Amino acid sequence: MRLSRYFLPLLKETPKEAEIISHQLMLRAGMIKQQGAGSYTWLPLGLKVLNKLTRIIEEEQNRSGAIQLLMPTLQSADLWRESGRYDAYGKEMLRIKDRHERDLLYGPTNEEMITDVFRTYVKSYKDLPLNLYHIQWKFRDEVRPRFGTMRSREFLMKDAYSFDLDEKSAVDAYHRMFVAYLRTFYRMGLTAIPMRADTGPIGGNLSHEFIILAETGESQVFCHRDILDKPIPPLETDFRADLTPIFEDWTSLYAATEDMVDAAAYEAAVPEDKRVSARGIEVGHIFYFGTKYSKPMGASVTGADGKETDVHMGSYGIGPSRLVAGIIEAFHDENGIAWPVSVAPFEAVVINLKVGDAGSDAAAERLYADFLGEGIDALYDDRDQGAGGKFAAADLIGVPYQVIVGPRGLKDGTVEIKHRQSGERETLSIEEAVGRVKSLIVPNRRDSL
Ligand code: P5A
Repeated sequence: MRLSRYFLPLLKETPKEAEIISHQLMLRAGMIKQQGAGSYTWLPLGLKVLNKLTRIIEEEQNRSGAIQLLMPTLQSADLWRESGRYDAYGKEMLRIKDRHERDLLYGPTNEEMITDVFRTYVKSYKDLPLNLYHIQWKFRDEVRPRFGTMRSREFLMKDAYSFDLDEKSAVDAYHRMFVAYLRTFYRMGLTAIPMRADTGPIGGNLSHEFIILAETGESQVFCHRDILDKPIPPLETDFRADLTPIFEDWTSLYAATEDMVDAAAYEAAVPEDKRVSARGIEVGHIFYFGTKYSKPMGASVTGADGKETDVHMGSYGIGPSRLVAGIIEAFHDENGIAWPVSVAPFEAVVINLKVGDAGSDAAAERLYADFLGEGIDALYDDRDQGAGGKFAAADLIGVPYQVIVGPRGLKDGTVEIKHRQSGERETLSIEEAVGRVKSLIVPNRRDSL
């Protein structure tokens, strides 16, 4: 992408309405624009990050055996009357009437609708297990939408729903998604800690939130420090492998949110020097709720014995639009965002310090073309303006590697590489630059676990 032709509306001043750093930086870096309370336009740079996250999520969902579909945002109130949640959900649900005075709602989640899809088509135990997911906008009329896309009213969610014949196999599906989540957040550069959590309006009694630690997190969390260093389980090739031992290993160390913590149990389970009590951001949440929806909605299958059984269900959410903000909370400094490679809007930026100078233009153009040729997602700052503004922009938007091209270096055939996260700089020959940057990027894409 040539910056001169891109749409990147950067702000010089920090907008006053933004209380936390990720919200400030997303506005300043031209990633989002507020449209109303808890409602945002995703500008091109923000959308690029959002798309990188959803791509990682899709890859890991597909690997775990889940199958993607797409359900509408508007739902019929009648479906929710069947489950009993239409009245129970309360004010967070946005209720709408169409021209025929029919009651609709903007979906805050999709348990009812997926159960309706399931009951229409699936009649036999032979079609189980089944896990269906989509990535779709949701609306929740939050009491306090705040912190930008961290807690918005309209937000993106990946929601998956599992269907199994019995509790044992449903819990296996839960374990499978648990491991898929560990891998998903790791690939985004994050350390996400699974913690026992409250189930709220979704229901059931088995539930984990995936939490990233950050001072601006909305809830207090308690866990054993060793969870933070646990290695991520490798990809199993058979998606029906039993992942219970991995689940048990991870959950044997104490970790709970403030709603679930039992102070005495926490202190008994975790030695004093291993106790982590910190603020956390919930980036994912998984639930097992048995037949809560299948029973009232008639989602049953014929078992091997010819008997009808209500299917056992779970649901599994990730918030990609919240994650964009969460990742920035984890990766920033005083100059701006410092993205991990795997989720960066661009992997490298070529900064031409002297646009109009024939040598600089030729070298920068060639580097940019070579990056694209090598499959690197590169940005080219070809704007005719001063070096200071270009450095500041590159630091603000957080591209992991900057390749700085100017007449001074080119005199001896060199360019400079700046590593955004560490600040480290290297001077090397123009011929070596693309290969060197590629060798830094590829392992950090984390796409070959
Ligand atoms: C699980 C999938 C559910 O709704 N039903 C379908 C279950 N879970 S949840 O925890 O309520 O939401 C799942 C994830 O969505 C994100 N999220 C939000 N992101 C931004 N703004 C919000 N207001 C918001 N509310 C929820 C979170 O990442 C949450 O884990």
